[in-house]
Amino acid sequence: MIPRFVSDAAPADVVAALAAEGCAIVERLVGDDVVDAVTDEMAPWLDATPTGGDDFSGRNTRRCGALLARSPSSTAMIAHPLVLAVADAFLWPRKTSFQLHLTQLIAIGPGSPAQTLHRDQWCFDFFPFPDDVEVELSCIWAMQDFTEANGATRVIPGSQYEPASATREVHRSVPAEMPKGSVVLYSGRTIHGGGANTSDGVRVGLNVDYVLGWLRQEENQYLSCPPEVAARLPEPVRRLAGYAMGAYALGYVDDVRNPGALFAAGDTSAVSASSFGGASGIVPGARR
Ligand SMILES: O=C(O)CCC(=O)C(=O)O
Repeated sequence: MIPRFVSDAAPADVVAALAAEGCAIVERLVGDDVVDAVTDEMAPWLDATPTGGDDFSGRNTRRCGALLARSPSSTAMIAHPLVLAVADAFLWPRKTSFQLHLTQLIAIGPGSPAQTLHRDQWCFDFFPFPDDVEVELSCIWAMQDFTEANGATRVIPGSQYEPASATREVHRSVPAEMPKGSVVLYSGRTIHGGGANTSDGVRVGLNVDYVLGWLRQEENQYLSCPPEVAARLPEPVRRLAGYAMGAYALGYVDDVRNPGALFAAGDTSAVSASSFGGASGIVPGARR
């Protein structure tokens, strides 16, 4: 069973559940107004997103990212105080910082088979992180009611330290059924995957992951949310995106300047594409 909490849960209780079971659900953590606003802001982007090119991505599944740049309302979920408090307490206690790893709407089309069960932290070349080093916290927010039939994320509770062969034990996975606005959180080492969508509608979830400040982000935030756009974000959200030092010496700009100082000085041109060779156009909207 996936441990369940209500929206005013104490972060410590959610962290304890994550440590014990590798997963937890917090029900109705944001209201319909937030979910609906994000859905509306992302609709044109999601419509324009192609379906996946392989079975793992999902051949009838759309994966649409860059939420910080495209959906102002999404910060209420991406930087939700409960989720950030849980991430801070759950991820490796000796870290200097943690950061956003990815933001992605996952829209699983009707008739899609279940995704192969996996661990998210395998993205780091399958590096065998020690058991006491939690590097990644994953979240899937329900943008509509999640049911087993429409493809609710499937999780194997308690699987965080099991051998990789447990990914084949699909019968042990349980659906993270939850009402719209809820979130399922799980460790980067917990076995999980998108469920089969046997309904006739599309299942939309918002995947938001967090990772230690010294690991590479899965979604390149500096290009998905370039400095000119990041300058408009609230300062803590901008830092979360990665515009901050990741540890004592990680992430500085040019003459060992802290990226935060550039934003404070309104000097974002110093970190825009234009300062790395002119009008390459690799960053949308970069100053020429
Ligand atoms: O869409 C979901 O419910 C889970 C997706 C997932 O685990 C993934 O794509 O890595």
